[in-house]
Amino acid sequence: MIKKVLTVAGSDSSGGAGIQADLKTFQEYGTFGFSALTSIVTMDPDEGWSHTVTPIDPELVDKQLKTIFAGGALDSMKTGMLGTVEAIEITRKYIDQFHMNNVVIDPVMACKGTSELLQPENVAAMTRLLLPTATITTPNLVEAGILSEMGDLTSVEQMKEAAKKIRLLGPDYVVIKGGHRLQTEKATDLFYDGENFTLLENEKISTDFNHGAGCTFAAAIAAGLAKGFSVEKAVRTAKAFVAAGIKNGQRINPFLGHVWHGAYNQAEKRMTDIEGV
Ligand code: PXL
Repeated sequence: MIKKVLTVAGSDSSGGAGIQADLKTFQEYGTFGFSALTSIVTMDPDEGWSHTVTPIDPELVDKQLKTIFAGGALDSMKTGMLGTVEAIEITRKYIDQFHMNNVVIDPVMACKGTSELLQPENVAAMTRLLLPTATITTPNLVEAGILSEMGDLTSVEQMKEAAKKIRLLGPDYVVIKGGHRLQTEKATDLFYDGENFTLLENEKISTDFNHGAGCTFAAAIAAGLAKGFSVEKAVRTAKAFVAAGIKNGQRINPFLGHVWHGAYNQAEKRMTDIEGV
């Protein structure tokens, strides 16, 4: 049977991050994607590409999840942007009710391009209600600094310390994405299983077309877990999947370039053999 994967996240109307990234990624992994929408993010090209986040009525989040879980538990799930505290409570209710395993919590706190933090009460509720259910959480450097209450993280040693503190919040595994903010030669992520630290290193790709990389990474981990990969294999495969997406990033509009979620599988070639196309 095809593996079922759920994302509980926001819509990125620009197409690269959020639920759009997640569903595209699930498809690339050959899994069957479901989505429960928690918020809609829009950007205004006439106002310097400023972002607006509009939360979805929590009752509607509940209705979506009820629909999605009508066939019983899914093989894995991820959460991204969560909209409201109520939506977080509702998500936790379904995780408990269906004894969900393979839960990936991407602790999204802000969109790239905006320094404004999403509602702090959502971060608190996510920490209290979702991190204890997590198989793995995937903070970037800034999010890891906030979750660990260590502030700015600038070295691998500090990332290790933060990973230990974050694991105490409940997840079995922690992977901290060093990203462009970490002043290392390679693109360095830190993977922690509660015992050992593993540095995952890739060549740094010099590009601005990487919008959606974080969401895609967490979605890829969720899809890998659904397919029965070990957590470390799911993370390593996700890193390769995202690296291909960044390498083949696409300029989408004057403000933004997105990872190409189909790059790992060269999806752009898929339909070219069809007669008449
Ligand atoms: O990349 C963080 C993110 C997550 N979720 C949604 C977003 C963004 C950034 O734009 O729009 C829906």
